[in-house]
Amino acid sequence: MRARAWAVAWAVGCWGCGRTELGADVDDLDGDAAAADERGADDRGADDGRPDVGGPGERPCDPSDHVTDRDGDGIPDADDPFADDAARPGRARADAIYLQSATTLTLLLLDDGEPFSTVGEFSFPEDPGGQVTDIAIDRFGVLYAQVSAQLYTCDPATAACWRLAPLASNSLGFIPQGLVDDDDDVLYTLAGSDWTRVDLCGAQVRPQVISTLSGYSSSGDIATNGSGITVFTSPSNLGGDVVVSIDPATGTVLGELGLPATNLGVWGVVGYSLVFVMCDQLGGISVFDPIDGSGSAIATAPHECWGAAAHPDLR
Ligand SMILES: [Ca+2]
Repeated sequence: MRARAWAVAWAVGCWGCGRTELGADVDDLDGDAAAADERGADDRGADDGRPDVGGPGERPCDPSDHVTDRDGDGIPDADDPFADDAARPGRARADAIYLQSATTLTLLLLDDGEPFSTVGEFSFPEDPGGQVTDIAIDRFGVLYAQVSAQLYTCDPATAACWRLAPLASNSLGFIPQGLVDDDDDVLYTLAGSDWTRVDLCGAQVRPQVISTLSGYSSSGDIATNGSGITVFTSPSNLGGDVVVSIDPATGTVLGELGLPATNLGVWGVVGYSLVFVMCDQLGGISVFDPIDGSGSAIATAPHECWGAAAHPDLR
C-alpha cells in the first residue's frame, strides 16, 4: 500500500450494528444499507425492497459456516466471493510470499535459488480497475486487493481482479484465526489512522472502525507473525517508517518495535515464522525481528513494492 494513495470515504451509517462503517454503499438500490449488494450473496435482488435474508436470487451468508462449498472449489461459501463459480477467485499458494507493484503481481520463494517469479500484470475484466496499493490472503487462499477506494478479489494465478465493494485505505492484512475470532481469519485495514475491522461473508464487505490511532498512520501494511505479534508500518519522524505493535482486537498501540532495514517507505509486510519479511517502495526486501528490533536487507525485488501478503500458514 502506498501512503500517498489512500483516500477516506466516510461513514454512511451503520448496518444494524451500532458501529461506524467506512465506505459508501454506492449501489444500495433497495436502500437497506447493506454494504455489498453489487455482488453480495445476500442481496442479489438488490431492488426488491425486502430485507436481504432470502427469496429468489438471494442467499443468506452464514459467516460461521466454513464447510458448505456450493461450487466445490475448496473455498467455503462464507469465504468465497464467488460461491457459485468454481473458476473464481482461485487460491494462493501457501508456501510463497506475494509481492505487488501498482501493476504487477510477483511470487517470492525465500528458499529458492531464483526467488522471484512474475505471476502477471493485474487485469480487470469487468471494469477499468486502477493501481493496486495492497493485497491480503486468507487461509483458504483467497487474495484480496485494495484498488483505488475499492476492495477487489484477484486470482493469485493470473492476477485478474474483480471488484467487490467500496473500501478506502492503503493497507490490508488478515489477522489469523484464533486472535480476534476463534474460527476465522479477519481482514483489517489501517485507513489513515483508523484501525478498521472488515468483516467478510461471501462477497459481503462490512468495514467497522475499531479505534483511531494517535500519532500513527498507515504507511503500507499490516501483518501478524507466528508468535501472534501484529504490526503495522507508520511514517517515522526519523525518515522512513517505524514498526508499531498493535492489539488487533481493541486497536490499542502496544509500542514501537524498531526501524526497518531501509529508510524508504515500507509498503509490504508479511509474517514469516517468528520474524517479518518486509519490502520497501523501491523493492528492497528485508527481515525484521520484532523481539530485538533489528532488521537486515536480504534481496531486491524486480519492481517497486507497493504491498505484500502471504498465506497465514507461512507464519
Ligand atoms: Ca468460487
